[in-house]
Amino acid sequence: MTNLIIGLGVVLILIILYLIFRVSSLVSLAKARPTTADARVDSSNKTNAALFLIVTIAGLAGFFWYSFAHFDDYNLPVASEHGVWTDTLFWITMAVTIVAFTIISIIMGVFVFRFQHREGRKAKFYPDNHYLELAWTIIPAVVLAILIFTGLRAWNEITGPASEDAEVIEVIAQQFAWTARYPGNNDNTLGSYNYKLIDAVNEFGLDLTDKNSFDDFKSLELHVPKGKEVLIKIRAKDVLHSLYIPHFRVKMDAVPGMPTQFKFIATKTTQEMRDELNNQNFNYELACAEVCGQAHFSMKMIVVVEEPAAYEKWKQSQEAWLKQNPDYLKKVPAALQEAAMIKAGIDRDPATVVVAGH
Ligand SMILES: [Cu+2]
Repeated sequence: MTNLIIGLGVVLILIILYLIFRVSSLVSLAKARPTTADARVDSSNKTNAALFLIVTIAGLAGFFWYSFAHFDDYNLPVASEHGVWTDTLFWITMAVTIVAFTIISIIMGVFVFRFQHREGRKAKFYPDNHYLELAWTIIPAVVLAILIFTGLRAWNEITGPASEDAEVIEVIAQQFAWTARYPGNNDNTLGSYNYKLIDAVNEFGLDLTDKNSFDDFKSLELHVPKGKEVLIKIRAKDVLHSLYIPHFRVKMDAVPGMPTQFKFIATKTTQEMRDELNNQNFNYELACAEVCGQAHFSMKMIVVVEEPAAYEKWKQSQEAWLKQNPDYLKKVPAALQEAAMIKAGIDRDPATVVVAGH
C-alpha cells in the first residue's frame, strides 16, 4: 500500500514537472519575436559551451580529489610476491590512462568552448593527413601492445604450475561460508573426493577408499606459512563464488564442477601487518567477490599468516577429519582400516574398532 502511494506521488511529481516545462516553453514561444531567434540560438550556444567547460573542470577536479583523498581505501598494502609485480603493472597502466584521459578531457572542454558557433565563422575543410593518422594509430597500438604483453606474461607466470614442494590447501565455497581442507600431517597429499559422497557430516565428499584422505583435516581459518609457495585449490559446492584475498592480490572464481586454483607466496605475517598498520586487531580476510545470494556479504574467512615453524606447529595441533568422525571408519576398506587409524591418529583401543564390510 505504502509503495503504491509513493509510486503515485512520483508519477504526480513527474506530471507536474512536465506541465511546468510545457508552460514555460509555450510562454517563451509566445514572447519571442522573429528577430530574436538568432539571438536565442546564440545565447543557448554560449550557455552549452560554458556548461561543457564547467562540467569538464569539475569532473577532472572531482576525479583527482577522490583519487588522492581515498587512496588508502583502495590501495591496500601488498603482502605477496606476485602482488608487488601486479601492483607495478596496474600503476603503469593507470599512469598511461590518466595522462591520456586528462589531456583528452582538457582538449575536449577547451575546444568545445573556444570553437562554439559564431556568426560568420566557417569551419576549415581539412580532409586528411596521413602522418597524423599514422601517428595516432601507431603510438596507441605500440603502448597498448606493451601493456597487454607484459600483463599476459605476468598472468602466465602467476597462473603457471606451482612448484613441487608448494603447500597445497583446498578451499571450498558454499552459500555462505568458506572451509579449508589440509592434506594432513603424514602424507602432505590431499585425499580424493567425490561430490556424490557429500552428506551432512562429510561436507568435503571425502573418498575414504583413498589412503591420502585419512589424515586430511578441516579448518575454518586459512593458515598459510610466510615465504613459502601456497597452492590454493578452489571448488564450489553450489553456485559461483569468487575467492578474494585483497592483501595478497589473489582472486579466482570458485565454480561448481570446475576446480580452479591460485598460487602465491605470502611475504608478511599477520603480526607484521598488524605492526605495519599500527592496528593489533587487524586480520587478513578471504572474502567472496561474487554476488552469490542473500548472505553473500557475510561470506568471509580469516587468513592467518605465520612463520613456517609456527605454521607447522599449528598443523600438528589439528585433528584429522576421520578422527573427529570415527563413524566414517566403516567406509574405509577393511584392508586399509589399520593404516587409516594410524594415519588419522585414532586410538587403537579394540573396543572402538569398527569392522568394515561385515
Ligand atoms: Cu559467495
